[in-house]
Amino acid sequence: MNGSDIFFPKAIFTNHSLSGEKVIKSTRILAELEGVFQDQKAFDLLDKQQVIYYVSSYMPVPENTTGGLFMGITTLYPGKVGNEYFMTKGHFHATTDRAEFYWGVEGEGMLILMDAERNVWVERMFPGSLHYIPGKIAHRVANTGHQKLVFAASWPSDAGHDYETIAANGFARRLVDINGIPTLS
Ligand code: S6P
Ligand code: ZN
Repeated sequence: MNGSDIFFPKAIFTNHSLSGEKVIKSTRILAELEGVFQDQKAFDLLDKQQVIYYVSSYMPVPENTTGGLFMGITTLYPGKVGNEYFMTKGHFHATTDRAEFYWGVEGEGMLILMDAERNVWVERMFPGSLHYIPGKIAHRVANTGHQKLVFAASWPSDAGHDYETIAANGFARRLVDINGIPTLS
């Protein structure tokens, strides 16, 4: 090995965010989550421009490449719409059998999972929690704490996202605050 074989990494993971040439950043404001929460009256009273979560994703290969991997870091703010915690949109993968890892980095939350028969269950998220999401399972995350929830994810580059099924039918159960306790209703 000589000096010309030593490279700087193509992406950097600092301050709970990714940076690099092939990193894509996106932000979701409350207006983009219209219809996601049950309590429409409470939704209407909130500032629609507020950021609910932002994601930075390192995509070293083009989308839909078979055999590649992506990685993303999501920061989800604390808050509620009525008694329902702020959460991500949630999705199935477009290539339905593709799996994914999520892991907790900072804060507290719940990973909400739903299979094709609409059975719903949740896993607690905390710094160091590791979650294997099998293929064919819809996934979304709720922030049940009082601080930012940061989690990372890694998924196959040909997984794609099916947001439409969740936008149309939602999850079969909702994670709500009942007397300060996150409860699946
Ligand atoms: C991608 C992965 C995450 C989410 C992110 C936002 O497969 O699951 O990076 O994109 O947490 O959630 P959503 O449901 O709005 O994509
Ligand atoms: Zn996913």
